[in-house]
Amino acid sequence: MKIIGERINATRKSVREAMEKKDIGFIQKEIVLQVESCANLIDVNCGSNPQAEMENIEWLIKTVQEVTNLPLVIDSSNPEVIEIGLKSYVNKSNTGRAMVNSITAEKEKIERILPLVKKYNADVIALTIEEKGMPENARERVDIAKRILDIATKDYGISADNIYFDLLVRPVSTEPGQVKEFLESIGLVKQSLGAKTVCGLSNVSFGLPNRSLLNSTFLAMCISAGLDAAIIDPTDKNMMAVLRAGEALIGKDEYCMNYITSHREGKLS
Ligand code: THG
Repeated sequence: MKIIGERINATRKSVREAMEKKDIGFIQKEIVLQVESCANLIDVNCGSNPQAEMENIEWLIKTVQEVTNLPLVIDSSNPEVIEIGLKSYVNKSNTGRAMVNSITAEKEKIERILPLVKKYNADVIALTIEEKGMPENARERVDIAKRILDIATKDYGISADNIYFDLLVRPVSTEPGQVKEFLESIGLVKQSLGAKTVCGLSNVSFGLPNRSLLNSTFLAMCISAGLDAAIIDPTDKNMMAVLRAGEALIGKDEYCMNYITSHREGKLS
């Protein structure tokens, strides 16, 4: 499973302040922490204030790319910000494709963002939301994913391999039946569409105590269901320990080498 480090997000007060002050040291320290914690990609989110987002994204990407070659996940609901982000992203020789986070099934998002995904040869996260709202069950999630997949591949020439579906897990505190529907939809999307899946794990524990326990238990369930990528805080030791144990148990860690190495490095306890 690919780990997308979520710490550079302006919803976090310390990050928001660092962006306002253009505090390069703070941002780069957050990056190094995530790289050392084995993140595979880095999510960058400049918040929800359109003006601030536009001003900050280019600076942020430059600041991040000074200290890591990991691919970046450009996290914004604003197509203009995504475009500036893709332009600013430097695809170095050993850097992977950028990832756009995100589109939905909504016409406007698709028409504005998918041409950019194609032009810049990026990957894209597609949220299974449509005009009429959020899906209620596994089947609806898969139906929306199929619609997006068809449009992306047929109308925009984007390879299915470049698309990750975010099947939208909802807080278990308010919607207890939704985790089961979510997990089921992972299997269905993989089997019936052959597509990849991603998820922001911490949504599941919203409003409950000891979120790290719920998030890491949920991570184990997602590994079992075949989730391909997770947006998490990689510095959360519980999460990374469960990731290593889970992948070893499901046969995604040859000779349990990652598990053993993590143990030797003291990362499992
Ligand atoms: N799917 C996709 N993208 C996403 C999400 C998703 N991007 C944003 C988010 N969800 C994932 N990223 C974060 C980043 C930081 C935090 C949570 C999710 C975080 N939250 C603190 C908390 O919940 O306690 C609050 C912030 C603070 O004040 O520190 O740190 O689902 N595709």
